[in-house]
Amino acid sequence: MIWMLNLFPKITSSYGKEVDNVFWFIFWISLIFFLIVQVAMFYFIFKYRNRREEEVSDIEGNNLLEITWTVIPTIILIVIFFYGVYVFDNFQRRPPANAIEIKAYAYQWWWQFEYPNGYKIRDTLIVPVNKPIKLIMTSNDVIHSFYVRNFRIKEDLVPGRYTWTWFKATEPGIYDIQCAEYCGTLHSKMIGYVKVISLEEYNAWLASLSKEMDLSALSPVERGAKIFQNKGCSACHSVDGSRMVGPTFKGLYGRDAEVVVGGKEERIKSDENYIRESILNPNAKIVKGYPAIMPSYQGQLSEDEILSLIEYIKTLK
Ligand code: HEC
Ligand SMILES: [Cu+2]
Repeated sequence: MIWMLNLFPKITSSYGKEVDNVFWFIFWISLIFFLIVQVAMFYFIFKYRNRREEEVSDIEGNNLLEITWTVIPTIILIVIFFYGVYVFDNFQRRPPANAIEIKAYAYQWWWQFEYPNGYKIRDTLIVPVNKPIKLIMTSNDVIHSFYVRNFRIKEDLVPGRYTWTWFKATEPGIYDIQCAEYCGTLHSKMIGYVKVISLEEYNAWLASLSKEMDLSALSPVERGAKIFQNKGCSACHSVDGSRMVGPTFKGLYGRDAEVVVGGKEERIKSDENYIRESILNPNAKIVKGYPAIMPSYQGQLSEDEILSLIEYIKTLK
């Protein structure tokens, strides 16, 4: 049975059905005409087989017949053309404006996807269900073709040029990506996957990624600078020596700090532990001449974030 070959895997994209409809439309027309031609051919082979006793008549032609078999196929081809263009133009080339844009790169012989936050992932495209996804694609070497049968989409990736396609997955699951353009030795192994998950899972995954990225992509000092902005420290602390609500971070590390501990003035050396304590328990030692209004960041910063902040402060000399 041909169905066992799974030539028509389940449609799991928004406009896959439209693509199939065009296919079946063309398929049935072709089949019908194939049968008409074949039946007529065998009939004529039999009817006009060589029988020596008969004299062959001289047939000049038949205008009506020729016009008929020219005009009817022409009309059918025009219908096929416009139906195809209609589906292509109204579905395949119409990504919704709110589509999530993901970049796709092809290499001999693998895929790479780059998310809006800069994260790159190899061979597996992870997308949320029921959200339009637009792929901006290019190739790093030869022409490849991004083909997901379940979605009924196929688009070439061409070196030196951007192409795009879009889809909206309608069902969670894992679907094959195949390269549909012969691209060298391992062309047939150039298989990737689209993993379709719920929007919540997708957002959680993206959030965990950004965390991982922060940890891996940035140096502690860069991360510290980011936290300084993101956690609001910059609202009360300057890094250029100017006095704001709180003391400046410039020269903070290593200086002799005058602090008030339990009403008594003390001189201490500002080191890692002092800065750490000032962040987690600001009222333990209050900087002389400043109000005790800094909120505690206990539970709001992880250990590595605190250390990153300290690394950042150390650079502010
Ligand atoms: C609402 C304003 C405010 C915010 C927000 C704030 N601070 Fe402070 N901070 C102060 C004030 C005022 C002081 C001085 C009084 C004291 O020691 O509590 C201070 C003191 C400090 C000191 C000791 C400085 C020294 O000169 O000895 C450190 C270190 C510090 N803050 C770090 C931070 C960090 C890191 C953040 C962000 C995670 C932050 N602060 C957010 C107001 C703030
Ligand atoms: Cu390829």
